[in-house]
Amino acid sequence: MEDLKRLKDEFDLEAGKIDTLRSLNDLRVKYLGKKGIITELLKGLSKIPREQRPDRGRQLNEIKKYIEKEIKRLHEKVSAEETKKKIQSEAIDITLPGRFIPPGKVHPVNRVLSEIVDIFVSMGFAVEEGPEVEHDYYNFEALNIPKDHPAREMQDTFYVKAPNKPSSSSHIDSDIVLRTHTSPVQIRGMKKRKPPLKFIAPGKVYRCDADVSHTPMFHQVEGLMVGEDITFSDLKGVLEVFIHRMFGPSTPVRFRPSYFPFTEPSAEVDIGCILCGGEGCRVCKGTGWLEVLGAGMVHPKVFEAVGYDTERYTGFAFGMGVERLTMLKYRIDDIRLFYENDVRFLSQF
Ligand code: 2NL
Repeated sequence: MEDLKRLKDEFDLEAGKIDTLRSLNDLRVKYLGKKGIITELLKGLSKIPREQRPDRGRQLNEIKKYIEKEIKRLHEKVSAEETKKKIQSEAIDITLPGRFIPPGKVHPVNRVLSEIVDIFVSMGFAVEEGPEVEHDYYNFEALNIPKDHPAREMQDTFYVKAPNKPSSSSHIDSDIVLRTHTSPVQIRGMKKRKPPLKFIAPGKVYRCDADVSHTPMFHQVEGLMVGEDITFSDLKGVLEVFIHRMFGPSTPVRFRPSYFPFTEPSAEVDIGCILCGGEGCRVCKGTGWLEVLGAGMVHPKVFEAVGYDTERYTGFAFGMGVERLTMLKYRIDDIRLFYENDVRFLSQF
């Protein structure tokens, strides 16, 4: 009897120190496990005198029940405490301000490019794309730019060395180039379709040149309209609408005679200087006018190259540099800023 009283006191003392589920489990194994104190005492019942067994058995069962109840109670208490501790340690302070994630932006050149595309799409033009690595034929020959034309000179054109050509051929002999304009897309587009047609060709073009107003890669939008009665008046109308949407409805526009090998007649299109309002300034070089487009009536030689009947069809074409328009629109004086990727510059747009 005395030993069981001591056992209960000892258990109570140990139980009082329990503060983790782990130590509680150790305690349960120590008293109630397969080789635990209570289990062993119950096994020992068979070795005591028969008349003492009922009493001792009852008392052992009582203490066993007590220990089981205590362990159950402690389990609830300790697991509640552990959950509380876990919640506290993992707490998130929802009153803290969020981290600032700078928003991504569309590059100013791509913004203006999309604006240009949208204006022509609204006038019913389709959009065509094509390869940036081109055959000499599509980039020059089909556009009436013969082999000795200055536009082909090495400082202007990036020649791509054909992989399976003998290395003896110097790279000027290569007939593969990085397109110097998006005109080859129009040649491909005309070969693919039949008139009447009108589409634009936006995209990257490459020229071997670099200073404040030239980068080796820049963007162009060219456009083309071909049909049975397309005249220079159609060209003027379409480009005037474009300019008035792009720079505002009261922007002055003028057409000046010019020359391109692929158009005849050819023109350059100026707008009244948007910086000085026509007064004359550094940007318009005192003229009061800014050149924004080149255009003209498609040369019969170009129609011949794509197999169109030159007696039946006429058409106009135009081309513009997107970086140049972006610079005018946002008054940027150095084209290289577009490609330095300085966030202080890019985040302004
Ligand atoms: C400019 C001038 C121009 C064209 C591009 C063209 C294309 C074909 C046939 C005829 Cl397939 N012309 N394109 C015509 C006139 C001018 O671009 O200053 N671009 C930046």
